[in-house]
Amino acid sequence: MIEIQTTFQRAERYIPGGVNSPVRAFQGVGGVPIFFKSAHGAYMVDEHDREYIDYVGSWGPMIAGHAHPHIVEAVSACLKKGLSFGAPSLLEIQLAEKICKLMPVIEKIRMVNSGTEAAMTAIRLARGYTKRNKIIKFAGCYHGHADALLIQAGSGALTLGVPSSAGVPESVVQDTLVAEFNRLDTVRTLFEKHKNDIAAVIVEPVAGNMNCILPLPEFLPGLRALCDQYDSLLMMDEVMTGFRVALGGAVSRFGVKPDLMILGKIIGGGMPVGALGGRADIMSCLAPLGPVYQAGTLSGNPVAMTAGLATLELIESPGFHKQLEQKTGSLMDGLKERATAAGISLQTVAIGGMFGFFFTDQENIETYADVKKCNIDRFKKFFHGMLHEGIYLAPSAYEAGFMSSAHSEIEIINTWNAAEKVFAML
Ligand code: KE4
Repeated sequence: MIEIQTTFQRAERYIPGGVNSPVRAFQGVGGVPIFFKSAHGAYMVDEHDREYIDYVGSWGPMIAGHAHPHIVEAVSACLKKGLSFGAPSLLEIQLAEKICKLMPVIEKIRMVNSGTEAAMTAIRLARGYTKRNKIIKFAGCYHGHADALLIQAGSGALTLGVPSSAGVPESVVQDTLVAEFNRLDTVRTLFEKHKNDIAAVIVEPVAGNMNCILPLPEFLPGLRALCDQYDSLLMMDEVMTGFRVALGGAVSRFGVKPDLMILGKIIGGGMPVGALGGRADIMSCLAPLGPVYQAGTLSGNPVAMTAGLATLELIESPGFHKQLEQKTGSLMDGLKERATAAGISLQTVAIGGMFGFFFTDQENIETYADVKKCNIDRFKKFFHGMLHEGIYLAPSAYEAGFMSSAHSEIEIINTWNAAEKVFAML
């Protein structure tokens, strides 16, 4: 008998769980992941040539839509000049200059290959600079999969229902302290207990890895004040929010100045790029200038720099973020309107080009505990109903959604129409 092997079974034969990143495996929603073969503008196309309106955008990088001609042309031209030099290039300076201009809080910046690598390096740098070991992170926030940060992490770690990972030694866990996002008192308690042992606080200024949660007005300023009081560093992880919630990122939107920033996603335009940056006196502790080592074969890769530069050139255009936020807000308002009409309690959040929605009648979703109380089963049904209608949402109730400049009124109206049908079946 000829065994008809599905694509996913074939993937599972060689790749753990059939995926190269856990959240893609649909374990958070059930079912079998879709294998895509191409993407353009607001759309992705699967192996059966079916088109989906895409609100994942490769988890954030595709803010200008997929395969934008300006980016494709720039990268195509760069490829012909060589894929990697392993030596300095002008492109690295150009991207560094552009990021520092758009985010003046960044006085010096180091390129790496992922958000994980950037966050991991930032932790080492904070420890090397302060000569302290403890780090405060927030339950449900995700900063990549470095050991020190895989404690009550969000995103895929939360999606799998395993907020802490196996393989992380006790010695690491003891130096990672966990507080509650939007609950300053939980941070103050940790500082009062550990005083001058805390190297840094690391926070997503908008929590995008336990769905999408905005900071309460006093939260970020309160973190800044506590870090100043105890001479600890404040590190903002803007891998997701950077250049998405505003051209200058959350740091420009909320006006709280961190000591270090962590970037990724959009600055690579879809190619593997992460970066850490911030105060020159801290960044100068990085090798080869200082004693904190960090390195990478493909860091500052010319092709990746080109894709990032071309993307930032597009989002610098006047009114880009105003229009993006209008689209995101309109999408969420229309979704909530249709849910209410169907008698379904839905809360929505929209900021810049990112959004979240929660199946709950609790109006203000402020903490990780609030998210965990939402109706996940209803989310799963909604996800699959929308997928059936050709709308590709993040396959997890613990992820944010992403808008692009390529989404037009047509895609938003089609998404509303799909939601109306699905809400009626929930
Ligand atoms: P990467 O190592 O995946 O490039 O970046 C890690 C990271 C760091 N900080 C924040 C705020 C992040 O959101 C991320 C990665 N985001 C997830 C989506 N929530 C990536 C998707 C995945 O893991 O496949």
